Amino acid sequence: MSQEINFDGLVGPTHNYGGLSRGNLASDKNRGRASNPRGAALQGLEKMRKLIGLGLTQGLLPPQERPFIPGLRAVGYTGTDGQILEKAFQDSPALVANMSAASSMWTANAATVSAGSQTSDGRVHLTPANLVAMPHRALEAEQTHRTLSAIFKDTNHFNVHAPLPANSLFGDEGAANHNRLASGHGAKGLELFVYGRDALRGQSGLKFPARQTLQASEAVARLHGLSDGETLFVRQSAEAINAGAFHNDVVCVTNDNVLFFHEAAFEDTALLEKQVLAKGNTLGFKPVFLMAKRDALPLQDVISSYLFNSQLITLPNGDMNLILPIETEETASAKAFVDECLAGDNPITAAHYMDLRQSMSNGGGPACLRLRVQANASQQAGIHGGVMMTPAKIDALENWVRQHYRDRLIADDLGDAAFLQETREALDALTQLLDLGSLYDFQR
Ligand code: SUG
Repeated sequence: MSQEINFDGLVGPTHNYGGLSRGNLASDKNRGRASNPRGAALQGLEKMRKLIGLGLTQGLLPPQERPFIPGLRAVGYTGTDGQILEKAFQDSPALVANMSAASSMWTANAATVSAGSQTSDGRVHLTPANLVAMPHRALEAEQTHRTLSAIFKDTNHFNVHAPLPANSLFGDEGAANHNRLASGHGAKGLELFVYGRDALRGQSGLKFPARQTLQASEAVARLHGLSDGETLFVRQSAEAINAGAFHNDVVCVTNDNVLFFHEAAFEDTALLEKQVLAKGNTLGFKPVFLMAKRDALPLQDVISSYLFNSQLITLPNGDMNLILPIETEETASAKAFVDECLAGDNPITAAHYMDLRQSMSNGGGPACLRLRVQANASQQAGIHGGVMMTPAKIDALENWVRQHYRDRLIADDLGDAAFLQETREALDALTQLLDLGSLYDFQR
């Protein structure tokens, strides 16, 4: 039987508010605020525990090594690691902030994943995102490739590709711009790629960067061996990007045959619905469109509440549930739409609101924090067991967080050699907990 496994990003010890992501309104608004890495990591672990409690299979992706000293060496800094950090911080706190972001926690941007039911060779294909749009995120691609290759190392079942070429033609943000629609988890269905920009044509009307290109989406579909009949490439609306939807998953989420989205998410909604219906006819699923209209739910409320950055999950009994940020419950228009859906004729039977405020303050909701991987029983057996979560392992990780993480971090802390040492001790202990060997550069 095929299942969806959510691989949540574990928040790293450098979680901070650097204000690094233009077009991400929360990141911009919270620049310079003191963060709470311990609280952030515990909130994320609580979400994982919740999903296990609902009967789902839960995985984890470890944080990356930050501050990233190899990144500073690459731009000319020399000396011991501590000296490099302190000198770079003296020269440019902003450079060190870029090298210190804990942004790998948003694993919806780690890779694009195609289920074996979709790919030409029946294996699960994963392409790590190059994230070229933002310098602090582009740093992630190489380690993500290494981490995914260690976790999905059984090449009989998995094909982990290299990231796409790191240039603006192939700007790739991973699963945050990728949806699947099908009659159920194991069934063949439609892969819906959403891009913000056609890099071979000029584009006007954009106030913020459109991070995902059509060319990247097409390249990933080719690499994964997807057929034309099972793919669709649609454009994000400029209206949504300009309002702060820097990824499509801020305005849309799918699960099985349900598309849960805002009226302003796509450039041409009527065309999208028509195309999805036609594809559904040949692929054997009947789409359910749950669309919120502008009148009842202004885009501004969508962005501040992150309603559509929810996880839409199928429980073992076949019901669907929503995992939402608590901000949705606090936003009257967003909550009203959820209640309307719960009362309506559709598969969603319950909504769970979670406190993820630490991540939300950097523009990352429940859906940003997870990478979905659909796998059948033999594929699941090929996944590195150390990253599969149980309540006991979550207990152990909570203890690890309490032992190693600070509960307050500000920009000035990032340039401190003692803090660098602290983060490395934490990650060293983590690789032992997860049985991942020498995963990081500083361990090699
Ligand atoms: O890429 N924020 C992330 C948030 C990613 C959310 N992911 C999805 N929508 N799937 C980003 O903008 C902010 C970091 C800072 O400012 O310190 C940041 O990287």
